[in-house]
Amino acid sequence: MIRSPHRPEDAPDASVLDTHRPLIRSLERRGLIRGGLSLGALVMLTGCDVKRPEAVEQALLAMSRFNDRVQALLFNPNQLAPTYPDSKILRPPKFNAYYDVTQVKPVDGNSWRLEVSGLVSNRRPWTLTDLQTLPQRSMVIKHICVEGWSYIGGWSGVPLKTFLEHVGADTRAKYVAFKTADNYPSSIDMATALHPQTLLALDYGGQTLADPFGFPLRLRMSTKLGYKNPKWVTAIEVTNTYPGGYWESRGFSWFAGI
Ligand SMILES: Nc1nc2c(c(=O)[nH]1)N[C@H]1C(S)=C(S)[C@@H](COP(=O)(O)O)O[C@H]1N2
Ligand SMILES: [Mo]
Repeated sequence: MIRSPHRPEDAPDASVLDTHRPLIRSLERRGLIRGGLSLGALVMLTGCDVKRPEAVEQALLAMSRFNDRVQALLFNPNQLAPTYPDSKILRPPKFNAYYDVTQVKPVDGNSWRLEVSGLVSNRRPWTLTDLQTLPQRSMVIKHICVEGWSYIGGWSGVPLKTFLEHVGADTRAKYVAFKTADNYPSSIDMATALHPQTLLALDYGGQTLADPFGFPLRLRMSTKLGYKNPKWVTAIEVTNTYPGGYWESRGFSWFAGI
């Protein structure tokens, strides 16, 4: 048996690694650090005193965001993700959220408004009818959740690009950020926002979105993992300040796409 050179009482407190496990995993998955990171390597990587978990967290987050920015720059805005025939659409779709489907609080489509803020020339809130009168587009694409499942779904709605044009968004801004009725903030880079397969979806499989799937409005993109697609959207902001997101602030990749 190979014995550790350290007696247990000499070993640095491994719980430091545990504290940062989600971020470390995310960096590992993205090939930024190798699996089986040791405490020594963590100190080297972050240059931090590991007794200050906030400092380590900050350094790891900085690494993660730097890589997100690089990935966003490499994103090809003209490349389309694969699409599928209508016959492949799963009905009903698979549900996921950070809580159980029985906990979903339906949104009232009549009183619902879509707030618009930030670097736009028109901040007028939008009603559901307003959105329905804009040009629509449909796509049948694969939804992939990091939990390890996927399905083919068919969404229609207003291309986010069309919407951004209508509100006079400054498309030189870096980010488009979303708020939702269930407090699940999310954000994407502008290139992804302008991608032709990025929709403000109103329908699934030719019918109005059902409550569990984001009625009246959810973001649906072909180029991002499931968690980047907020349901029950209530507000859109165009901004240059990094907005983060629900899972992103818990160590998951912000770019999370192709
Ligand atoms: N508002 C909101 N949007 C959300 C979530 C959530 O918890 N709240 N979960 C995300 C995750 S992890 C996934 S996989 C998809 C699931 O979308 P679906 O239920 O339409 O399949 O929604 C995403 N959008
Ligand atoms: Mo997900």
